[in-house]
Amino acid sequence: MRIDQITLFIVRLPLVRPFATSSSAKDHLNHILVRACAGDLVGWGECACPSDPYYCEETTETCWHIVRDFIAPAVLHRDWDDIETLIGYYRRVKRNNFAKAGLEIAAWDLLAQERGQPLHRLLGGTRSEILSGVSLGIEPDLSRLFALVDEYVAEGYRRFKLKIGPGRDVETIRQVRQRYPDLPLMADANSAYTLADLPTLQALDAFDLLMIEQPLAHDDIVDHAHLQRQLRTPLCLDESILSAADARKALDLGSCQIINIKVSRLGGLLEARRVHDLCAERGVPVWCGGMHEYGIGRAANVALASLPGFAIPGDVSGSDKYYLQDLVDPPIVASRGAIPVPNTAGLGYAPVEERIRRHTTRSLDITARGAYHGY
Ligand code: OSB
Ligand code: MG
Repeated sequence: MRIDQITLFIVRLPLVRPFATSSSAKDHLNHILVRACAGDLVGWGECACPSDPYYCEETTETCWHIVRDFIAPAVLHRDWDDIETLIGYYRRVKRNNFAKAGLEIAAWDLLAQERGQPLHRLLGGTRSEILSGVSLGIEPDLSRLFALVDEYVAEGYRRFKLKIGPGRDVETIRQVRQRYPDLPLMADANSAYTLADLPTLQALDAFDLLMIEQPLAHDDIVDHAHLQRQLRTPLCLDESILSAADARKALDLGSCQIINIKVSRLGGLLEARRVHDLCAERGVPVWCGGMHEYGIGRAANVALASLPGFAIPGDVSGSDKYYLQDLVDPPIVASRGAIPVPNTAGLGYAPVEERIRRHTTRSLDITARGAYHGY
């Protein structure tokens, strides 16, 4: 296979309701869609990167720069028949995982189409439906939060993740736990605390949380190991795990007991599967995280979450939780807390180019292999 043209689209979609974490607040998103053409085949990927560097250091603009100037020129017009070979062409690019994931997902889509197989089969998925939970932002008041929990309980979602941050933690969780004694509940701090907040984090032990996600710094695994020894609640790492090597080190250190596997944060499906395999070997629970993906990135998440190790409901919900109209057909919907894994070749959900173009604020065709900048 040879990719002969790559087109990038910055696609702006409004969220159906604003979403706030301890690090950022949004009412619309700007994800980059990557369309890779190889002969008659067209593969799609998504850089599901926030536009600000508050979750990780990447932004929409850094993804644009890295894909345009380094990743696309490195892969155009070069032969590959497996993902290892393809990503080998841009191996020199350090980190920039959201940028890499955009191209890599498009390559998996091409490969799956060429073989006439659904993506989940290429990956080794075994589930016919994935277990679906929701991630709820920090709301202006508790009644808003309760209304959302009620709505998603009624829809049948199987696990509830609440964003927390300093001043919006113990009391919020206490009230939610009091109102919903049996809810499968967890908290995500998006790296808002330090070890000095130990008393606050220990207070969360009282609420029977499934786990606490990324309480400490985005780049830490040492302090998390100290913290885990002083908490009963399992810690789950998100921001700190950028590769399977990171996962191995964190598990060796005892920095967490559970890992949130995100395609974007890990630079693509191949590395995400490596983390899955490592955790399966060690009996470590994992679940599939998300970055508010549009239908293309969400389709990749659905395929990944069909792997056998994804036994805990993750953050991959129906796209109607975020978007009025998704960019793919059929739309990705959950019913009774499960999303069926599609069996058509490729991503299994077809990108609707007319809709994509309607929401595009910038696009670029790249056809030249070219030299890397700076050489
Ligand atoms: O920490 O998991 C996170 C969204 C943006 C940035 C960080 C995170 C999230 C989510 C959303 O929790 C999960 C989803 O895609 O629904
Ligand atoms: Mg998180």
